[in-house]
Amino acid sequence: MTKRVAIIGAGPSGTAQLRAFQSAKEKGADIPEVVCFEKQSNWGGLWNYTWRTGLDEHGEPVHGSMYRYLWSNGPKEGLEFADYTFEEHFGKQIASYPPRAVLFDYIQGRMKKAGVRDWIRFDTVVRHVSYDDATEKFSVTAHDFNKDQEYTEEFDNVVVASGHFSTPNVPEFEGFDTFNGRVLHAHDFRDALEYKDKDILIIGTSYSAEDIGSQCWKYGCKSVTVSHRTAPMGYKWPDNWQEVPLLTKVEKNTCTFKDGTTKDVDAIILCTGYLHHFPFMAEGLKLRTANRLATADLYKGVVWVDNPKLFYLGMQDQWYTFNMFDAQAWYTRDVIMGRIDVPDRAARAQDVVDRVAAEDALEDDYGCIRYQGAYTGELIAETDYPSFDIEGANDRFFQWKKHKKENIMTFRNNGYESVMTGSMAPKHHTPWKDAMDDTLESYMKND
Ligand code: FAD
Ligand code: NA7
Repeated sequence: MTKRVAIIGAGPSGTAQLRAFQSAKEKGADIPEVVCFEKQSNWGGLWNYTWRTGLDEHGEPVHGSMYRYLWSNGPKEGLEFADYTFEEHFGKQIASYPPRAVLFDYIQGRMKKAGVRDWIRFDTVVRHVSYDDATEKFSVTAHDFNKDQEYTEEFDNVVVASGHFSTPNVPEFEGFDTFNGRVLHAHDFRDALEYKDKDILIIGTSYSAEDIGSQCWKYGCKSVTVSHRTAPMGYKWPDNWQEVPLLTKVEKNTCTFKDGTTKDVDAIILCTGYLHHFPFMAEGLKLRTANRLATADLYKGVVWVDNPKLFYLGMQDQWYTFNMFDAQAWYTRDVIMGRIDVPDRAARAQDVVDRVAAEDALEDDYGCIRYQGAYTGELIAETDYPSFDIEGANDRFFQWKKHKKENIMTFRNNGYESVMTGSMAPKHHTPWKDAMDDTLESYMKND
């Protein structure tokens, strides 16, 4: 096959795409030439922890949004690769909410086994992607930091797997410029110990707010105040934790909220989400979407409606992650290799309309989980990715939600059965709130 395929990013989505092609090759298929561009010096995407914030060593925006002591915010039984189980990687079943380093090791293990590291050009950022209607090829302009060289190459297909939890959405509130402390976005949060003995204000009520607040509580902050725009999270929080309406203004250290109440704080952490940001894509190829389950302009959630040679992976808001990225990567591979036919533009556009309407009709989080599970299953059914019990995986997410509702500070002490192997996860040796050491070595002490 003489086709050339460019993959942008070697995080969980980009590496899923590499593995998809490698698995076809392993089965004897003639695969295209695959080139993966990764701006960092290692793979793993967000799971490749960096202490850096702001600009990186090359003057590029730091990609990483993960922080120290991060443990999986959902059960690993919902994200397990169907072609590479936790038991295969670790040689035993492990507890259900692994810290970042453990999940990084797991992602990396599958890629090492696939032997595709040399398909990746590390320290190479993609600066521009355009499409030429006459030649029907994409031009990809990249910058190799090590050689300090910019170059352009042509490709038949482009797969954008650059993630969408890196460019912060940063609203401003009145009086921020008078605040006598640090105002930061979750993207720049790194170590909860920075807030030990401090009063912190968090804006936002989603995963980052819940988890960064919990981290700060665990590592000894004095109090957590969470300000909401729409509704409070409503969990049973510890005593030094309160939920308040939206911040209206800040004067020095005093924050005033919509109900007129005030609180003096030492730091303000904006957990206000992220922007889908693709400055390197030419107009006409650039995805513009809200963070939702049915993304705009992507047929089957992956194929660019206006040009089915272009694909975006992992652009949905995420309940399912790694195995959904796999489903998308296998599907994308099969479209590129001509194993799956894509319908005409009108049908592609209608598919997006239908998916958006179906998402809009969902009533609650349980519906969202079922929806994304069904979507993952739909793509898998069209490929040779190993099928797995989606209902079972949905059920693990339902149990997780139930455990969070019971006690937000103990949900990570629970274990679930793998839908891939049927084995039960052991309980972690130490309750999450007392487990200060998040290293792989510490986590693996479980029998
Ligand atoms: P990313 O992981 O963001 O990887 C994208 C890659 O593209 C990066 O390596 C980046 O360097 C590269 N890249 C970007 N732009 C360019 C460019 N122009 N040129 C070259 N390379 C480029 N998911 C879970 O399942 N469980 C969790 O517990 C969990 N916790 C999370 C916690 C935080 C704080 C955040 C932000 C996300 C979390 N997620 C979690 C969701 C996360 O989105 C996925 O797990 C996963 O990392 C997404 O993979 P990705 O490959 O799509 O994107
Ligand atoms: P999310 O899930 O996109 O949530 C963003 C939150 O920020 C949400 O609660 C929003 O409130 C809130 N928000 C956004 N803009 C504002 C303004 N202007 N004022 C007040 N509140 C605002 O982002 P997360 O970072 O929590 O999670 C992203 C990923 O990281 C996730 O997949 C995890 O795995 C980790 P709203 O409800 O819209 O009123």
